[in-house]
Amino acid sequence: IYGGLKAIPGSHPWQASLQVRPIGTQLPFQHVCGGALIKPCWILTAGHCVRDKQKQMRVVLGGVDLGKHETFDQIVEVESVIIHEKYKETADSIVNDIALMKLKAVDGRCANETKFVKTVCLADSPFPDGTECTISGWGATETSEYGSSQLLDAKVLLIPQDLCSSSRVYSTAVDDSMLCAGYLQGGVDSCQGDSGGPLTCQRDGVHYVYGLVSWGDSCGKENKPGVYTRVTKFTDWINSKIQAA
Ligand code: 4AZ
Repeated sequence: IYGGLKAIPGSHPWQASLQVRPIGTQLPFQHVCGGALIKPCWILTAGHCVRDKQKQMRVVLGGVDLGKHETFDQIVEVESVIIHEKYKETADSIVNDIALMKLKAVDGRCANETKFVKTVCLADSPFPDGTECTISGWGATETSEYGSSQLLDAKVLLIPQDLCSSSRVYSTAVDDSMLCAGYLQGGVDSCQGDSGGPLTCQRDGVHYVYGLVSWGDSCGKENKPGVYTRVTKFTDWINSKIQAA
């Protein structure tokens, strides 16, 4: 996160850290992406976060400091991954960049809901342009390309689709499976390592996951806001995959 601040513990209880290591090794797990807990056994993330089948994956929930074991964190194994059938990397964007991870249950439970681990609602209707929403993650910052061991967050504004697909911004690279959020003057943005993590917006005191960090031209750059998977476009897909599993 560029332009972010240290998150208050418990303020993003649905935030997941997706971590990987090469299969068959005892090497340490490394954070690669974010995700959002939408059901006790389901994480929503970006498709590009889970393409690599050669990795053992796990999910850490309830943590804010990835550098140490915390009292409230929960480490959960991944049972299976479902990438969107129309996920596609093009020359200048990533289309339908969404995936579900089913968590492994232990004694009939995956995530335990606590003060620090909670599910987030799926947005089912649009938020107006200009709405102030929140991004969070352990990704790259203006001072560290390796990311932050502390969870950071920042406020971003929803950018009108016609502005985002204008020639000054992303032109035809942005389609209706995506939304843009941030500031055209730059500075505050998501970045590498934040991918798959949630952009949440509030209505009547309820938090909704409205976007997933997907791509952008660099980070924090003028006229290049963050591009997010438009979650409302995938509500039926998400529900059908969860129902079927
Ligand atoms: C990335 O490389 C990436 N500024 C993620 C988010 C953004 C840019 C790049 C948005 O994963």
